[in-house]
Amino acid sequence: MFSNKEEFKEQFRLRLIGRLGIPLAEARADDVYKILGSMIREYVGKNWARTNQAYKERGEKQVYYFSLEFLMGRLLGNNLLNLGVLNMVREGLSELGWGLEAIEAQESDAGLGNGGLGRLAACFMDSLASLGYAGHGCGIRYKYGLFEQRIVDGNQVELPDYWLQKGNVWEVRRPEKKVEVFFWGRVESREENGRLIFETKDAEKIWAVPYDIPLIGYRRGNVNTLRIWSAESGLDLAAGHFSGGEGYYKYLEYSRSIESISEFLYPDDSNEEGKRLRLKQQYFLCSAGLQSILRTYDKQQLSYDHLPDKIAIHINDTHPTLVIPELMRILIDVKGMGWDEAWDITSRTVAYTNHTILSEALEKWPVPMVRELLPRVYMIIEEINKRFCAMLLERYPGDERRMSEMAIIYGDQIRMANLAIVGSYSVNGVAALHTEILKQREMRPFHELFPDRFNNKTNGITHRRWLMHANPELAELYKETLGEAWVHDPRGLTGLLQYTGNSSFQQRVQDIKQNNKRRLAGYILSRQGISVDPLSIFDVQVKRLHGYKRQLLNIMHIMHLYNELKENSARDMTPRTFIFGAKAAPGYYLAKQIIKLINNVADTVNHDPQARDRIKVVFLENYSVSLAELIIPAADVSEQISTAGKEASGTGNMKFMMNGALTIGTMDGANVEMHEMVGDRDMFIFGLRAEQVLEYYRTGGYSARRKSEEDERLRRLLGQMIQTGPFTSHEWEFEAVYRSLIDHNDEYFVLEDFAAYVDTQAQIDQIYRDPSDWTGRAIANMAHAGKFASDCTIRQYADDIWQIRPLDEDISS
Ligand code: 26R
Repeated sequence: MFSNKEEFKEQFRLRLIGRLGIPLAEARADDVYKILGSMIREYVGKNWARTNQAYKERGEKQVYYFSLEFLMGRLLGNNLLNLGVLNMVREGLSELGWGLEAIEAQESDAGLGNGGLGRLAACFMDSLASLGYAGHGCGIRYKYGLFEQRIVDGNQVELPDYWLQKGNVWEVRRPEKKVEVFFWGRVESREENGRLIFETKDAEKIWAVPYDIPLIGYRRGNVNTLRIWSAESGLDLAAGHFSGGEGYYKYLEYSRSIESISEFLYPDDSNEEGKRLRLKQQYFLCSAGLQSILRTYDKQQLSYDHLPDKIAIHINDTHPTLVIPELMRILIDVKGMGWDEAWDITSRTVAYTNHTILSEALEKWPVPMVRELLPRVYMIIEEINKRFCAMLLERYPGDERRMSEMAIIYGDQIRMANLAIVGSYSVNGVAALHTEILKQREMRPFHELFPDRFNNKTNGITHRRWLMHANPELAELYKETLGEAWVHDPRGLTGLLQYTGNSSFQQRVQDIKQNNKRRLAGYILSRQGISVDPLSIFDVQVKRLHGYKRQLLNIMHIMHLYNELKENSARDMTPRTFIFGAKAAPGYYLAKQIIKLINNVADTVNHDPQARDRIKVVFLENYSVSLAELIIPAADVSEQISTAGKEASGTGNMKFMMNGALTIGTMDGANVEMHEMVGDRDMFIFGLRAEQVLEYYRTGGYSARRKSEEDERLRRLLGQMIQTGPFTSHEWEFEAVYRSLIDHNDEYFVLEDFAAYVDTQAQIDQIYRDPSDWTGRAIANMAHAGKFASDCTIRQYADDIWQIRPLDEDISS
């Protein structure tokens, strides 16, 4: 590796010539990115090997985090940061005539995730490596990540995200480590020495080929692995499987059908599509991941009794729950174990995190589908269910209701959450409130049966990406003020509490925020042609588009403000720029209508001379990790306004807090814990509480129609959705939105919470006018954000769930 700027420049120049055969003067940004990226990738190779060696020598317990999603974003900047060479490289490149930011922008986002769950996995990977834990990711190498969003005439249009088009400098293909995965076929059994032996015949065999991506720890030399699997055809043309003139085309068709397993990430926050393919993906990951873990384990020649001491398998929601029956299958059918022994090992190895209580996201698979696609695995699930139900019968004789609630197979469906709870030793929710709701409601009978299995692990975010990399000026200010201890223990940010009222510190914070706002304003102007005032309040809601997240409440408030301005053009109002970013699941019609509504409102407001100096509305296209890194440091107000009880945790809320935005939010998810830290003054809490929401659902005592009739403002807004007027181009344009509110009784209590939301927004309008007051509150938020660093979360997972300890020395020295 290079140890100073001059060495870096020299090595960079040599590689450029050596690899591309071009002198510096002819290089394009894209070339510079590739050379720099591959250079860094190769440099970490040595420490990568050393890390694996060290884990092996010490017989370290390994954690494998199984997830269908890893929303990694770009890696170059964070890798440079973690290696401790960011500034050196920036200066070196600048002397060669290149700006690092422009080079970073060449990298495609690794968008292998939908939202919160996938980004959490990515933050966890960074914390595991940075704290020196032996923790690795196990995922799928989708050829296409989450769709690319375009807005055409105000509507969302989805395009494929071919993120690999220009190659991926970080990954290493490992064909020698491929494994076989089987689908279909039929199970035959025979007796051998008094034991039943099961064998699957006529199955379809496919190859799972791993690609490894290094996960570089922050300034400590160790490198973990994200292993993502690609599906490849197990038959080859030469072997004569496809003969005759048509053979070649049949072969192509066949391989394409195999490769489809790792082709797309399902943009699946709500809709059901390509169900079977999704099931195939899940099993593909579980089987390939397990085989590769056990192959490594076998090399240590340890007895399988020790598996739970050497390995923990964590499943990120229920999507990889098939690791449970798959591990059983391998232990029984391949390793020759008896059921009880295999079950004991399996259920002491697997731990499960739940990320949502929305019933539409609770996975259930039709029995016939699983039985056909995975016949042996299905038999095992059936047996798990049989034994579990027998246990229930003994424990709760005659309690049929409980049985029907808890059974894993019910009717002709397999309930994956039930299987995950029964087959694991730890079940956790992702924020205190969420875990309570799981224990008291959704998973109540399971909590009664296995009280010790349940625990809370409030989510966290990596301060390296979300503060140090996304907001370097602010991080620099913290270092000047507090020293560097907070970098290694972000809870040290509480040291900022001393400075909430310090006017020169406030001034620095304000200047940094202004710079970030100007940068974002520049992007908005260049990308979307809208000019926004960096002195206005930047009020931001960025997250997946979903009914419960209530982007609708936000836009209705904006429509209301516009109505007021039209009635009284002298209305006193602090200028505000409302910024949205959100992708809707392609099949989620209502969510797409809300995008269209936001864009219609934006179009009207931004062009109205009576309004546009006070309100601007921007819908930023194609929200992504890299865009988040630009937006979040520029936010003044963070919108976290989900219906209470619905957002399991939220993690965007924490990112905004860490970057000094004030939150307007409901008592939901981790907002509750943020509020516990900062108190009433420094957070704007409004709306129904979770118990009230649940009470309404229970009693049916809520009438949206009545609510709308009581409030003049709401009546008007509802009318404006379906009549021609400022926000519509034709009658009934937003019929679906209107009906969701009135005919379907406003499932998410938008109308109920409207008045409180408007009042709270008015408070924000007032308080922002006093910059010192506002900034003092912002600093208090930054100071308390350390609690939400994923390093803290990961330490808790390590201590309470995985029972692992960090490597204590620097591997590279
Ligand atoms: C199975 C399919 C329908 C599906 C449903 C839901 C696939 C993916 C999801 C995404 C869910 C599980 C998700 O992203 N949940 C989010 O997890 C975050 C990390 O814990 C939380 O912060 C966030 O509140 C929660 O919505």
